[in-house]
Amino acid sequence: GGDIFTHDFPKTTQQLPHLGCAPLQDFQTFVFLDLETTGLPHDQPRLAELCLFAVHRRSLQCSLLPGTPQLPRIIDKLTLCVDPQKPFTLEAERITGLSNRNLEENCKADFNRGVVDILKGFLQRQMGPICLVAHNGLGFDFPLLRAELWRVDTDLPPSTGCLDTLPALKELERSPGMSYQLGALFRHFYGREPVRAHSAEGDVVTLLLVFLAKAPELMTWAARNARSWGEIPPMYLRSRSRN
Ligand code: DCM
Ligand code: MG
Ligand code: MG
Repeated sequence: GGDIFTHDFPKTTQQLPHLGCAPLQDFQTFVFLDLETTGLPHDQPRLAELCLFAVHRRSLQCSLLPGTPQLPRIIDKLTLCVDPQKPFTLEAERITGLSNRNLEENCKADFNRGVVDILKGFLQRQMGPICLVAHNGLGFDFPLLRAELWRVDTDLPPSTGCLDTLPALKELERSPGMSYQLGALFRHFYGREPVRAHSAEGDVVTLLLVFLAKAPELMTWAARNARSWGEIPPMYLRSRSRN
């Protein structure tokens, strides 16, 4: 019951002890990720789509600005749609273009061990140490993914790095009146609209391009400030599925 929650996981990231001199992590691969879900945290959302782009640090070393947004040539990519087994909120359905009906009609399975095997296999083939990267990742994507993994009784390696580009860029890209929403950052760096916002893959492309605008600084920031997966509190804990 509740004991497991309070014993195993810190309740919020704010309650974590601040480690003044955490060991520097020389991350070899950065895995950009975005999740589409049935709603916002207060809806206790379920996962409906995930996308991961894995990029070795070799392909992140040079900042491409100024210029047209350009992705590295070498990227491993994984995009999966899953049946969330929970109704979408109207807003989530509207912005993502996903619905319970279209996911069911396309015969998508739920978040099961099959998805987990693919996800783990994808991460295992990347050169480590790995750092997951998500925009507002500490507030949304990492806790939600950990809750989904917990539901099927599994987890990622606790030492996996977790970089949230939202606080990182608030520190690294200071400019009066600036918005740090992902689309706004993309417009700030590239002077154009991001494409396919609120599709998991579209948001990962936007995130990777935003990262590339500030890549050396963000990699240094990650080495000092990345959290580890083991200290991410799941967004919520619900009974584990029994299948
Ligand atoms: N979301 C939502 N309402 C919003 C913004 C987001 O319900 N106004 C939920 C549904 C999205 C998920 O959060 O699938 C992830 O958001 P994003 O597409 O920005 O990654
Ligand atoms: Mg997102
Ligand atoms: Mg998204």
